[in-house]
Amino acid sequence: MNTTPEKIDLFTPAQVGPYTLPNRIVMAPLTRNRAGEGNVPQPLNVEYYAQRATAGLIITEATQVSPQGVGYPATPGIHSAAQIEGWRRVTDAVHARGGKIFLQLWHVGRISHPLLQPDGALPVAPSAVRPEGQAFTYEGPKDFVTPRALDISEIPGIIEQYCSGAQNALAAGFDGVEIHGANGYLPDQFLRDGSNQRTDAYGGPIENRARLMLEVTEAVCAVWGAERVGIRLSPLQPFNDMRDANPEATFSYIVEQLNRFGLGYLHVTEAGKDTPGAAGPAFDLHKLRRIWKGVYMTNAGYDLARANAALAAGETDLVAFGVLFLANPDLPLRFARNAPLNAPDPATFYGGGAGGYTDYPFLENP
Ligand code: 8OZ
Repeated sequence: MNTTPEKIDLFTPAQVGPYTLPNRIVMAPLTRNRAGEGNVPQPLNVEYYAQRATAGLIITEATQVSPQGVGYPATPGIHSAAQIEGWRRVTDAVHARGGKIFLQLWHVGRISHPLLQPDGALPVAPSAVRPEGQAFTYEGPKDFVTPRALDISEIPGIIEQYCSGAQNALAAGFDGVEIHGANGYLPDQFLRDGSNQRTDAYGGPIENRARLMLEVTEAVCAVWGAERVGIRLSPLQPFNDMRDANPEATFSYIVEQLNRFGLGYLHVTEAGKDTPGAAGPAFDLHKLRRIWKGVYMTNAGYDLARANAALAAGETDLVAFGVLFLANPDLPLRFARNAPLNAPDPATFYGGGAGGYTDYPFLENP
């Protein structure tokens, strides 16, 4: 047959694992620091996610798999019965409005502080390398401390934390999970050589630095089935004092290895692309799209025109929008109509109540 393929844009349905998404507009994972007591999702969070259910897919804010995985105030967890119950209300509300929602599984590793850790313990990391900068604690900002390097005997316990987080996400009614492999948190700390100075099977050559991330992926896939699992990477992101001697080699390797699972998608944030060299020598991220054999999601700074251009050019299959989705609960409708967008208010991004969270106006009554 000699048919011309239709031009793909944000409103072309897309397949992610077993799900047919009605559009390619993904709500990016966004830390908002508005969980309730005990890091439990509360009714305010239910309303926020329900408001955004017209996304093709919602990825939740980063969510701790264990008390050791906590690194910020008022971020939600997925390790207690109350948290599962809180998230269940979120997934029910999103599903009632026809949406799909994946939970982002998170362990912060060294990006924490004894004030946030059980029994005031040191945060754990691949190596005792202190990141530059400050942790946000309930007592205000505090300089990061030198973390405790995990003993190799503790690695199965880390994998187990992801495994139970994944099981709890299933119990909470999510449609899938995204492994947070980006932005300088634990799996990324193992992957990039700026934070990994180990000399055992989890450090040194890239085959070893990638091991933890691949073992986490295998464990999470065993719970969910690979097609309902995504993973997020941030090859050029310097945030959280991250760098790598050769990001092109490191990330080409991990993407090649991730191909073997048959994941629902690969999510690559381009964050850091505009500060070339900050996280190591820059490279063309399109290379990762070419290596990857599945659904590809990109992110960072896209607007309607740039997203449609990237889709039409085959550079990506899905686009995740962060700030635009935060400020526009009905972003797909606004894009469909080419309507004006609400302006985001950075002062209310992290922490607070309904202001700057659930009170951004809709074009029409939802
Ligand atoms: C901003 C503030 C705190 C955490 C990330 C989870 O960068 C985060 C985060 C972002 O992935």
